[in-house]
Amino acid sequence: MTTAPEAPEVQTRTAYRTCPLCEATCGLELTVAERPGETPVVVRIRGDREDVFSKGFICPKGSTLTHFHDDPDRLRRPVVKRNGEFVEVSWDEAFATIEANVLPLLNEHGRDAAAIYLGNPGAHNLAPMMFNRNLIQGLGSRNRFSASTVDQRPKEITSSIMFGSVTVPVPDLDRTQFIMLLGANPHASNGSLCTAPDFPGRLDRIQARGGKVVVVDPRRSETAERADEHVAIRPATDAHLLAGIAHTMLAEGIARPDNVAAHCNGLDRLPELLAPYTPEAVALACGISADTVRRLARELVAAPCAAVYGRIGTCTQEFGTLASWLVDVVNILSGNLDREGGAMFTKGAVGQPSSKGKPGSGKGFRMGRQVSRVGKHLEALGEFPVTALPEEIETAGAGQVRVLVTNGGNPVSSNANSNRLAKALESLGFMVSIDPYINETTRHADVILPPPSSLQKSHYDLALYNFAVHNVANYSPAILPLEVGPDGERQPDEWEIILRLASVLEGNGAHTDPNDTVRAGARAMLESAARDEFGPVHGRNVDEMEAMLGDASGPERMLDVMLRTGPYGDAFGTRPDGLSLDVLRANPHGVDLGELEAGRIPNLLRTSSGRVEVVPDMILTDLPRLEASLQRDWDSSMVLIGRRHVRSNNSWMHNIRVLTKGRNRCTMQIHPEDAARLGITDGAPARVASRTGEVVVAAEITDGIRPGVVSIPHGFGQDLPGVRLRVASEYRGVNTNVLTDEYFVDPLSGNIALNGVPVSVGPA
Ligand SMILES: Nc1nc2c(c(=O)[nH]1)N[C@H]1C(S)=C(S)[C@@H](COP(=O)(O)OP(=O)(O)OC[C@H]3O[C@@H](n4cnc5c(=O)[nH]c(N)nc54)[C@H](O)[C@@H]3O)O[C@H]1N2
Ligand SMILES: Nc1nc2c(c(=O)[nH]1)N[C@H]1C(S)=C(S)[C@@H](COP(=O)(O)OP(=O)(O)OC[C@H]3O[C@@H](n4cnc5c(=O)[nH]c(N)nc54)[C@H](O)[C@@H]3O)O[C@H]1N2
Ligand code: SF4
Ligand SMILES: [Mo]
Repeated sequence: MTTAPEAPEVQTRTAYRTCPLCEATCGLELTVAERPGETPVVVRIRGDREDVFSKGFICPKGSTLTHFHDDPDRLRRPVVKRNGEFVEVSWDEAFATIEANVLPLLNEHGRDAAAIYLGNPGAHNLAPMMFNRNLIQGLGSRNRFSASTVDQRPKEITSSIMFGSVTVPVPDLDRTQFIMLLGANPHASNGSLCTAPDFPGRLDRIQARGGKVVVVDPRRSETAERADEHVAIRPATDAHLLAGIAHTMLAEGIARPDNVAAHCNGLDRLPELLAPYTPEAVALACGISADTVRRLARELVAAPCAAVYGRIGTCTQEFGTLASWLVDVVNILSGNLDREGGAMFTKGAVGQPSSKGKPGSGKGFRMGRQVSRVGKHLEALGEFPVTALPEEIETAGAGQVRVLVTNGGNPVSSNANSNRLAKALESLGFMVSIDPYINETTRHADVILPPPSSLQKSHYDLALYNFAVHNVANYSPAILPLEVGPDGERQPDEWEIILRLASVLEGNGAHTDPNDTVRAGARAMLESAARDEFGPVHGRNVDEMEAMLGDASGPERMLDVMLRTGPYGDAFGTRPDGLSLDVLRANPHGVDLGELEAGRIPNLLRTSSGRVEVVPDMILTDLPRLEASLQRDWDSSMVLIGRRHVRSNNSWMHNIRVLTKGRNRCTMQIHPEDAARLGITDGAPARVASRTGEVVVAAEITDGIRPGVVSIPHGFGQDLPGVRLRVASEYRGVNTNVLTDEYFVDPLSGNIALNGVPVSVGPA
C-alpha cells in the first residue's frame, strides 16, 4: 500500500483484472482508493504492462469499466413490473414474484412452455460460463436459444464435424508470414474465435517481419486499410472464393496437405467436389478477377507458412457453414493446418473435450437430436437456432412458449426482425431477465435481476482462452465489494443469482444454498476426472481431492478442479509444479503456458473415425446450393452488411458517454455511384427497406464500400419507450436488425444471415 500525498487519509492500492468486454482478454491495472469506513472506488484503469498476454495493450473500452460501474442507469436492485412500471424490490421479493408466476404457468403448460435465451456476455463472465447449465436444467425446457446462432454457430458445427469437438483452429498470429482474413475487422473488434490482445499490433508485426496481410471484405475496413492487399468481395460469396482457391490448388497440383493427410478422411474426394469452382466461375459471383483467385491460391501455398481466418462476415451469411468449412479445407490443402505459423489448436488450461478422455477419437458430433416445434429447425450443441424463437412464442398449441428467461442477452437488438420479436415478447405470460439494464429487450420483462458490475466479480476466461493464439491462464479476484442495500441486504454475486433462479425455476424455492449446488458440482467433476483413465487423476480418491479444495466456494471451487485436472494442472499434488487456483492467485499478471504446439493431430481428434472428416456428409447436402448460386444474378438487389466500431460493444455500451461522444457512428455507408444513382446525399437521411421493415438513417457516402452494398452497424436504436438508458437513448442511431430477416438463414446451421440481406435504398 502506498499513501497518496494530496489526501493523507486516502490509501490507494493496485489491483489487476482481465477485461471482460471483448474476446481479447486484455490485462487491466486498476488503482483503487480506499478511505476508512467508505466503499473503495476505482480511480484509474490502464493497461497492465506486465500482463503475460496483453503486455499493456488496451482499447478505449477497457478503461470504461468504472463508467459502467458508476452508471446511474445500471440496476443495483431487482425490479418488478407493476401496472406497467418497474419498481425496485428486495431480492427475496423478486424471487418470490418469479416463483408465484412462473411455476403455475409451467405446471399448467409443461416445461416446454418456457424458453431461455443466453446472450454474449455469458461467454465473457465466469459465473454464467460455469452455471448457465444449471439454469437450463432448472428450467427443464427443450427451448434453448443463444446469441451463438446469430454469430459463430457455423464454425462450431464445422469444427465439431471435422475434429469431433468445438476445437476451432486459430491463426498463429505471432509466427505466421501470411494471413488472409475474411469477414473480420480486428481493428474494431479485436478478434473473435481468436483471442489475441492487440490483434492489430500482431498484424502490424507480420508485415514488419516481411509477411503479408490480405483482407477480404466488401468494405475497406480499418484492417483492410492497413493490409498489404484488400480484396473487395461481394457479400456472402466467401465460400465461392475459398472453393475457387481450393480448386486452383488441386487443379494446379500445388496442394500439399502432407502434414495431416495420413489422418484425413475424404481428401481424395475434393478434386471432384470442387471441380465446378474454377477461378473464372467463382470470379463472377465474388465480383473479383479470376487472376486474383489464382494468385491467392499460389501465394498461400508458396508462403513459408500461412493462415486463413474467417469470422462474422463468413459465418453470419447464407453460405456460413460452407464458408467456415472451406476455411479449414484451404488451410489443410496449403499444408498449414496444425503447423507452426499456420492454423493451430490452442490447449486451454481448463481442459477441453479435445484434451479429455481417450486421445485420438471419441463420440464424434451429432446434431438434430431434437427438432423445433414450429419451424422444424434442428438442434445443434443443445440449442435451437434463434430464428425459431419468435414463431415458438407466437404459435398456439401444445408447447407454445409462454415464459422466457434471458441471461445477458438483448435479442430485440441483436436478432433478426426486431419488430416481430419485440411484439412476441409483449405477448409472453411471464419474462425474467438477468441484466444490468432496462433496455430494448428487458423492458418487456416482468422481473429483472441485476448482476454486480465487472469490478465486483471475479473472472477467468473459461471459454476464450480455448481460442487464444498463445496458451495462457489468468484469474482475477473481485476488486470492489458487493453492495449492501438500504435494508441491509447484501447484493448476491452473479453466481448466486443464477443458482437461486435455477432453484426457483426447478421448483425448489429461492432458499436452497447455492453453495450446496457448487459443492455437488465440484464433486461430480472430481468423480468424472477420477474415472477418466487417460486423465492425470485417474483412480484417485475423490474424498482426498475434495479435501484439497478447502472451503473455496462459488465458481472458484469449480475452476480449481478444472485447472488442477487440466493439461497443465497439479493433478492434486502429483505434478507439484502444475497449475491450481492458488498458482493463478499468486500470478496476477497471468501464467504463460507457451506457444501453440504443432502436430496435435491426431491426438486432439474426437471424431468416431479418429480422422479429420474433410468431407462431412452434411456438407455434401449443401454443395449443390453453392453450385447453383454460381449462376445467380448477384446484381439484382442492393445488399446490407454490418460493421463494428472500437468504441462500442454490440448493443449495451452506448450508455457510456465517453464512448459514444463524437461524430455519429451509426451511418449507412454507401458508394458514391450508388448514392448518385439513388439520389442520396452525404449526411442526409436515407430510407432503407427490406422484407421485414424499414429504417431512416444518415447516409455516409464513401468509396470505401463496394458498389451495390450498404453497411449499417448493429446495436443502436435505444430510443424506445420504456428503455432506461438516458445517454444511449439520445444517440442518433437506428436498429439495423429491423431490416434483417429471421427467415434468411444459413440452412445447415440455422444461423441467421445478417450480412448480404437484400434491401432497397432511397432518400427519406
Ligand atoms: N468494438 C467492438 N468489439 C467487438 C464487438 C463489438 O460490438 N464492438 N463485438 C464482439 C463480438 S460479439 C464479436 S462476434 C466479434 C466480431 O468480430 P469481427 O468478426 O471482426 O466482426 P466485425 O468487426 O463486425 O467485422 C466483420 C467484417 O465483415 C465484413 N463483412 C460483412 N459481410 C461480409 C461478407 O459477406 N464477406 C466478407 N468477407 N466480409 C463481410 C464487414 O464489412 C466487417 O468489416 O467482435 C467482438 N468485439
Ligand atoms: N446486424 C447484426 N446483428 C448482430 C451482429 C452483427 O454483426 N450484425 N452480431 C451478432 C453477434 S456476433 C452477437 S454475439 C450478438 C449479441 O447478442 P446479445 O448477446 O443478444 O446482445 P448484446 O448486445 O451482447 O447484449 C448483451 C446484454 O447483456 C447485458 N449485460 C452486460 N453485461 C452483463 C453481465 O455481466 N451479466 C448479465 N447477466 N448481463 C449483462 C446487457 O445489458 C445486454 O442486455 O449480436 C448479434 N447481432
Ligand atoms: S480490446 Fe478493449 S474491450 Fe477488448 S479486452 Fe482489450 S481492453 Fe477490453
Ligand atoms: Mo459475437
